[in-house]
Formats: sequence, C-alpha cells, structure tokens
Amino acid sequence: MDDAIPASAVAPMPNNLEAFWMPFTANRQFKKNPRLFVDAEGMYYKTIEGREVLDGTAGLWCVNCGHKAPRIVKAIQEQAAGLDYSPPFQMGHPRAFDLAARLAAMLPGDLDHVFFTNSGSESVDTALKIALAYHNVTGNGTRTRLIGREKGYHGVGFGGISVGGMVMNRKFFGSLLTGVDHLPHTHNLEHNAYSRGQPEWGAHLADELERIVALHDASTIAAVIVEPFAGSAGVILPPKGYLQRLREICDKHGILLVFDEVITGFGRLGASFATEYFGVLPDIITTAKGLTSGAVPMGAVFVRKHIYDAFMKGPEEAIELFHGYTYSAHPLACAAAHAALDTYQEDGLFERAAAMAPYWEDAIHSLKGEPHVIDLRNLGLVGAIELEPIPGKPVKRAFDVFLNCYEHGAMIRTTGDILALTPPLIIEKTHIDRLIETIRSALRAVD
Ligand code: PXG
Ligand code: PLP
Repeated sequence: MDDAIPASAVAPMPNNLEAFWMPFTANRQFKKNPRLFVDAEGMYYKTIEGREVLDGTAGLWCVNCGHKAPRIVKAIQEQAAGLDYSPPFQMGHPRAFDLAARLAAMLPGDLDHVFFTNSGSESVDTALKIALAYHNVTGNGTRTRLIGREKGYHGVGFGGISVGGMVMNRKFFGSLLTGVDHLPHTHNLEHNAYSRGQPEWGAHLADELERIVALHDASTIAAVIVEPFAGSAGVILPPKGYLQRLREICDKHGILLVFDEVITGFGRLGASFATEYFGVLPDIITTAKGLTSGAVPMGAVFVRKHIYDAFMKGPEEAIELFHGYTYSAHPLACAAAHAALDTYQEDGLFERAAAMAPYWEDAIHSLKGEPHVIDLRNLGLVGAIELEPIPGKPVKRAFDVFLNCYEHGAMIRTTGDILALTPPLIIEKTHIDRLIETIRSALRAVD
C-alpha cells in the first residue's frame, strides 16, 4: 500500500481499515479506495495525499464557522487544560448556565429554556420525550401520538427514525415507535422545478394535518415534528405559507409544533434560526451541528416558557424531568459553543450568509441546462442539484459526480440522485465559482 502514497503524502495510510465499521458508508467500496482527510483550515480540507479539497458541505452541514476557527481552537485548548468534566445531574458549571442564557437570548419569542444533548439524534429524542411528558404533566396524558413527515430526517434514534420518513433508515429496524403518523412530503418537480428560493406551490399540503387530526382525534396527538426545510432528503424547501399553515392547525388543536433545526440553525439561511427566517414560532426547537461549528459534539433543545413552567410544579426536591445524558453540557462542548457564538457574532457570519445568498442563488441556477440536471434549488446558503437517475442504477450518477468532484478538489454531498451543497458561512465568491465550475465539469464528465 505504501507504493500508492505519493511523495507529497502528509501522513501514513492506516494499516488496518477493517475494524472501523463506518456509519452511513459503503464500507467495502470505501476501504478499497479510501478518502482520508488529515487536516483542515478555513474552506479547505487536506487529504492524506496532501491535496486540498474545497469544503462545499461544511463537513456534514455543521462546520459553519469554517475549519479550525481560531476562537474555537483556543477555547477548546484552554478548557481541556481546565475543568475536564463536571456531572450534569444535580451539579453544574458556570459556562453551561451562561451558554443556555446566551442561546435563549438569541431565540425569538419565549423560547427561553435550553436542554443540552450531544447530537441531533439526542435532541430529537429529547424533544419528543418533553412533548409527551408535557401533555402528561398538564393532565392531557391521552396525547401520545407523534406526527412526522415523509422524507423527514430526524437522526437515527428510535424516536427519530419513527417520526422520520426515509425508507432505508426505517425498514430494517422493526416496528419502531407505535402511534406515529406522517404528513405527505412536499417534493414536486412538476409544479416546483427550478424555483428560486421557496416554491409557490404546495402550502395546501399542510392541510393534510387536518385529515390526520380528523382520523385520530386531536385529543390523541402530542406533537408534529418537521424540518423547516428537509435537508437529508435532498433540500426540499417549504412551499410559501406551508409552515404558517402547520402552525395554525397545531394551535387550533392544542398540538405542539417542533421544528428540527439541526441543519437550519446557526446561520444556514442567513438568519440565526429558521424560526426567525420564516417568521413562524414553534413550541420546541432541536439543534446540534452549528452550535459548536462541529468542533465538539453538542446539541440543544429550546422550549417555550409555558412548557418548562408546566414541569416546575410539585415538591421542590423532586426531579422534574427524568431525562439527561452523561455528557449534557460537557465543559469542552460549552467552551466550543461559546467560541462558535463569538465567531458568528464578531465576524457577522449570519449577515454574511444573507449577503452572499443572491450570488449563491445565481451560481446554483447557472447549472440549468447542464447534462442530467432536472432541478436546481436554493435558499440562504443551501443548494441542491437534482439529477436524472441512470435507469436501473439509482444513486450511481450522483455518486460518480461526487467522486469526480473529490478528485478535482471539491467536497459535495449526495443523497439519492441529488447533490446537496451547504458551505461554511465564511465562503467567498471565488470559492463559490470554483465549487460550481468543478460540479459543472463533473456533470459533463459522468455518464
Ligand atoms: N435532525 C436533522 C434535521 C438532521 O439533519 C439530525 C437530526 C441528527 O443529527 P446527528 O447529530 O445525530 O447526526 C440531523 C442530521 C446528510 C446528513 O448529508 C444529514 C445529517 C447528518 C449526517 C448527514 O444528509 N443530519
Ligand atoms: N448504558 C449504561 C450501562 C450506562 O450506565 C449509561 C449511563 O450511565 C448509558 C448507557 C447512557 O450513557 P449516556 O448518558 O452517555 O447517554
């Protein structure tokens, strides 16, 4: 294997690639021809061969500050040499409280309370459990049903895959949570292909919630959970008016509305959160990823005041919510999150993303007419390029584009035959040009 490593190689290839069972990866294919990163800075990764690769996906939609953001590096280094760990049950450390207060101040309305987790999947499970328990403690214990959406992605816990709507993430794992129903997805190329920003068609699909309520009765439904835009399923944007409609129907029937902002949170749309961008206030928000800019695993769930207050009853010495993680509000994660928030604020990254969005939109839509392209979508600093699948070989074409881009120095993400782009918020016009031209060449090169 040594022979395969060029002179520019910056690190030796691991001797054994077998032991690591890679997540969401074609393990055998990968291990025959591994793609390994050994360093990263700003907009670029460095591969084990010493090549630079432009990061068109902010890692996995998380490195919003760009790689090795100086404040985050320093904060983690300092924290590692200080308080390494503090139990989050019946104990605390100051930074956790400061961080929660700081986040609550960033959120609109009375989303005033924060529960810390270690990932988006944990945030989703936490939110669903809080929703169920809220109805329980307010005397509405019959409200046990959870409503998700087709094509939704809410992580990989049993709660998340139950309300989620991605077939491959569900079909191998038994009967999942009971009492779950799903709204229809809003993906429709016939009506919405090549929309710039939010599509015009499809707000009426939110009315399907009325049908679900009529079937099960509102008194059995605890919560509706949706991503403000569906990320993992390939950037499916909410039709104009759709989220507002969901909010109205939930209000009418006393159903909690949960926005899963694991991807949309922390600047992706050029606003701090999608709730702010769309002007729709949910009852609970789940986040992770951009909270620490991906540097340390961390998630956070935001709940409105009336939900938190409903639990703060009964004897003061009683635990109010029987839920939590060993690493909730881990000191290292709190330090990274504070530094990420400093970076967003001091460098004006959300405003930057908003200012860059029109250039981004034009760049994405400049791919219209290129081979295989059947749709282009964009919002904030998110983009998607949907390809015509090769008959009988779904996903192959998109994966070939991914490989071609990687070989030519750009990292993109694929889901099905859709290419997804979600760059760090520090992206410059020259990076956008390079990313789009690399994709254009790849589209022309693949079968
Ligand atoms: N909710 C949403 C909306 C997500 O996008 C999760 C929950 C789960 O987060 P964790 O931290 O448990 O992975 C996510 C994660 C992709 C991709 O490229 C998307 C995610 C993760 C990895 C890859 O489609 N989203
Ligand atoms: N499994 C066992 C045996 C444990 O003792 C614990 C936590 O104490 C867990 C799982 C949960 O781990 P975490 O709190 O890191 O999610």
